[in-house]
Amino acid sequence: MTNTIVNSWNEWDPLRHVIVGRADDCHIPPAEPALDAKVPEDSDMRGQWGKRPQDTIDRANELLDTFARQLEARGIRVDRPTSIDHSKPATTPDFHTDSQFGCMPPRDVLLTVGSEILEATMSYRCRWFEYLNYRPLLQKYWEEDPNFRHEAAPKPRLTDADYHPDYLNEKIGDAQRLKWAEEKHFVTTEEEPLFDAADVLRFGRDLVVQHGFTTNLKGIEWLRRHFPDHRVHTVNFPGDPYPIHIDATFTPLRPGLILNNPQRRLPADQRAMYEKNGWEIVDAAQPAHNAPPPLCYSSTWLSMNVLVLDPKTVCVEASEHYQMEQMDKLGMNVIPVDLRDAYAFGGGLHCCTADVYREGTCEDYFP
Ligand code: DAV
Repeated sequence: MTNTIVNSWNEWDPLRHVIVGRADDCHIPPAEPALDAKVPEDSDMRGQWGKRPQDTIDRANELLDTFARQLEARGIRVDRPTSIDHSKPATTPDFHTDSQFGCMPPRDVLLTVGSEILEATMSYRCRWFEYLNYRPLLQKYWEEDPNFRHEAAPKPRLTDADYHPDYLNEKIGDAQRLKWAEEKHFVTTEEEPLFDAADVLRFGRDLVVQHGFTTNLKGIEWLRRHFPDHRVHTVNFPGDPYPIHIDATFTPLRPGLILNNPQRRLPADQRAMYEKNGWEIVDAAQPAHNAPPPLCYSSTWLSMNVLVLDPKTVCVEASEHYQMEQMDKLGMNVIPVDLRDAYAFGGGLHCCTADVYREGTCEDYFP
């Protein structure tokens, strides 16, 4: 009998084993092209870098630990990464950064597809070595599960040729950003394949990938060739002036139902596969907050960055009462989870986790 540790084909089948990130040693990294393009122009983070304040790290860890215990109390196995020293500068033959990012959020780095966990290329220099935080776990899974495929996408060079210089301007303004997003002109060039794992959603045989700041078309083509048994779909959400990561934009809850950010609606010409197969795409409820918490990269739409535990059960951030109410109306059992004070570390409940095992097999939802 084989000991299957890794198996997850979609975002909603019953979750049995998950990785929850740690806030230990998280840094605000120094300026660099791809990261700067994402930091909101009016953000309190502009111009500063270094280790995050210890009291915020302790508070985020308290929340992540409590979330891990909540999951464990439901019988879900939880593993935690081993933080490397992110204060260390990182140098390759092609670039240098004076510090790294952190041990959060795992969803950006690890893409689980069936019995495989793939380390993404990443697109920020400060996150180039981030996979090292997860290597102790991945090595353990590899020892224990003879069918586990531990893969790493080709490490990118991340020279200046990877970034469009017009995004390096401090003040671009939302109107210009939205125009560029509409034209699919993002900060990353097509120099080499780039993707973050959090730009990918798994729907069984279909992978839906956002083309934006952190994932370029060559990255999507790389995924297509790497997963030859899947159909890989490129999506764009033109209403987003800072398009990174799909998981505060498009959130499948169960077969047939997806929440979509009402400011970043999927364009009509990209809806056919869902409509033909009877899937409903519903506008997500408004966030409960007008602004993100301090020192946060993400938008208030982390409200819809939920973790689905099974097709009837979803974890929602506890202050997001509009989102909780909507989930309830959509027939989901809602588990409130206090996480807002950890948002600054890279995201919400979906971001701060990475799937290891969900029940179920690879199904075709869009025949
Ligand atoms: O809306 O700022 C955050 C996604 C984080 N994984 C946003 C996207």
